[in-house]
Amino acid sequence: MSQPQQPDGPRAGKPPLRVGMVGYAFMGAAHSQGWRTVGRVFDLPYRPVLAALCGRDATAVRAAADRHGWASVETDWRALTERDDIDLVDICTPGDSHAEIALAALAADKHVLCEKPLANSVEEAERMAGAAEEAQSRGRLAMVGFNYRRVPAAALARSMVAEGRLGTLRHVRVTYLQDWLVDPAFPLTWRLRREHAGSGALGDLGAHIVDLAQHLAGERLAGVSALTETFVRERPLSVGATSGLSGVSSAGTGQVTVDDAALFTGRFTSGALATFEATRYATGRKNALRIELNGEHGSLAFDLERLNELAYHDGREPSSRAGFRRILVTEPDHPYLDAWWPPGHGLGYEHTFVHQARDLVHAIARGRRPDPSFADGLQVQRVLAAVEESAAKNSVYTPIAD
Ligand code: SOE
Repeated sequence: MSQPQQPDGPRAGKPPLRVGMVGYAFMGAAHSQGWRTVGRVFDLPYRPVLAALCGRDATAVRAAADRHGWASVETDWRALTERDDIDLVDICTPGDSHAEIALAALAADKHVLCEKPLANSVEEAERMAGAAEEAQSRGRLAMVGFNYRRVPAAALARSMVAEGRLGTLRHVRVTYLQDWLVDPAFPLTWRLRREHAGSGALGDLGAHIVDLAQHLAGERLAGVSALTETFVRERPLSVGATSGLSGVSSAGTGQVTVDDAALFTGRFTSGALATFEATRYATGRKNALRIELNGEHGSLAFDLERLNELAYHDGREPSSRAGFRRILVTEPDHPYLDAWWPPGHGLGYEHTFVHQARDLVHAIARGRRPDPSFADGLQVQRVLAAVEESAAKNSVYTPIAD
């Protein structure tokens, strides 16, 4: 199968960066868009090439490769990591295979991009971060995919906090609300089983908001107090998706072994207080990630469902003139926007994956640790573990290990 012929534009004459990707479902499609588009929009030091797509089902992976523009296919991820015509392995599989694939790819001298959460346990994440540290000394780099950092409005919020616009931070308030599990007849998928997903809403959505909150605040959480709940504990089996599962009943149902919702409070190292809510049961909410930061001089608020906007309140203005104002984050001097459309024309969810690919390619060219690194992914994993520990002990305040 050959890659579709398209004019090279800004990619002409650049050395290739040959990407091999494992997994081709939702995240695979999103990452494919990122790799396909990035070299045609941004002026990069390398020319990303969609070299190989890997998945276990030969027919399905070939169809996905045709659809998304990958030049070849593999059905065994080990074969992919061993190919000498692959420079970077992109991992878009469920969490239970992240560690094994990432460790093999780094050992085979590849750069790695790995979807969040980095792993299914702190122990796995520690091994991955250790291997990434060692690989960096050989010039091989590893990034974890917290894509929401790459929404231009979120990146702008980070700069404004770092510039001191909010002054000393007092509160960070974050929610990530979805509703795809509300129906008890929704089948048991891999996301609802601990051995595949590690945890439920906590790892899937909580990982995003922990990373985003710490990234925007520019500091880390010191400890958490948590509650988690599994509202529907038994669900119908979905054909194929649950083969080999324990806890399967003769009635054709199986146990949900992860949390449906996780609520926690946290204390930042500076003393700022944070609240977090991650749930798949917020009826009517589809992908509602909201974050608000309040500091002594002002506040910032971001809502993923209005992702081209950032709300800013400058508390130093006279109270008769003050109030939240909307910054339309589409100007060419806003983060990432210089390469896109004229002001006001807006970006969407998929652009975060283009920006993620851009930032990783630049990190590789500079030989610098990507942001967020596997070490950052490990730290988020420690927060998730502290949340689970606290919830198991009826919300006892649980410090986060260094
Ligand atoms: C599903 O809940 C999901 O696709 C997450 O896995 C993603 O990371 C998030 O961006 C959107 O929701």
